[in-house]
Amino acid sequence: MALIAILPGDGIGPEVTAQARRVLEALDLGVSFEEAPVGGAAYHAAGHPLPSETLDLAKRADAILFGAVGDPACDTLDRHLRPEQAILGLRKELGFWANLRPAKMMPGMEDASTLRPEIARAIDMVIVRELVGDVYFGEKGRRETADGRREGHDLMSYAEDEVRRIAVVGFEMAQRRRKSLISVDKANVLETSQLWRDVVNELAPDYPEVALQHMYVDNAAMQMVRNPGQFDVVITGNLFGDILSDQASMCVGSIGLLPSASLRAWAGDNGLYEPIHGSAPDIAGQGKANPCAAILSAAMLLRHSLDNEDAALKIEAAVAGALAGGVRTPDMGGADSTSQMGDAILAAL
Ligand code: GGG
Repeated sequence: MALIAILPGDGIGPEVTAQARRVLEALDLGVSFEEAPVGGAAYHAAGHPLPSETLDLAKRADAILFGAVGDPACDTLDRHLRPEQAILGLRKELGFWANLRPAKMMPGMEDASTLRPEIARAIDMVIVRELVGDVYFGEKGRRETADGRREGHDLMSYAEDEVRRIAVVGFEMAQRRRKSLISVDKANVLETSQLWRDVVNELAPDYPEVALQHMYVDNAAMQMVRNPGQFDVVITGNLFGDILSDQASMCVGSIGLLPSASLRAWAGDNGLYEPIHGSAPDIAGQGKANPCAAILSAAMLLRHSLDNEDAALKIEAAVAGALAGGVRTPDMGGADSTSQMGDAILAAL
């Protein structure tokens, strides 16, 4: 029996993962669930954001459903004890280097988008974010100079094999979709981006059907709100991917709609599935959180780790059905609660 580890985390994480679990349970898939604390919740309970029991569960599991981490009560802690270290640690420890973040306009959702309907309607992209390199994992430090100035640094670094493997994911995915790949970097300024561009260019001849374009990240941010329909598959580094996918989420209606999969293999292996949003402490515990991204993450879990495309499609259709029926949590301009959204998705299943 497949084991799904549920790591709800902080803030709205427990509320949205609870709805995702309801949906998985309703499908009667013959899977088992085990929960463990992570992030600030784990720090308060066990003194560490990623306790060894939680890491062990994540390693034993066939797939991980993750909520969100982030807790203002931990803001003054040493960086190593901050809740966010838990998700970075899980990605690194389990080797989840490829992060897929699909952003697609769902029917009838134009009212929630920040863009004009005719522009929003064309959105159907996947952002492929590199997940275990870049400034997130480069050498970091703080120091004080002789004249008393405080300095901080985070080293941005990529090795060619890290770039190559994420670029291959992008090319392969583009080949199966609309055959367009946009590689986002800042090669006019950054050495890492120049290496990134070289490596991506070296792979291009292996994918003659894929139209490759390079785009500076500042231009990509602008193009994503000007003409998001031009994006099919996007590959980019850890930092740029984190930022651009939040932007893409508002173009399709809400950050509460975007799921993600963090993988080390395309299929049939453990992966970590989480909404792209954070813990939103300002609305935690109020029943206002949008559970769609967590529920759509559960669909990705079934697709990539449990090899159950049928069940994944069922969940995605049920979410689209609930939204097309007008159910809206406050982030999308409505007044429905987290559990009402869960109920509507269950009813549509
Ligand atoms: N569910 C996403 C989440 O918890 N985000 C909090 C965060 O700080 N994540 C860092 C990252 O995604 O790189």
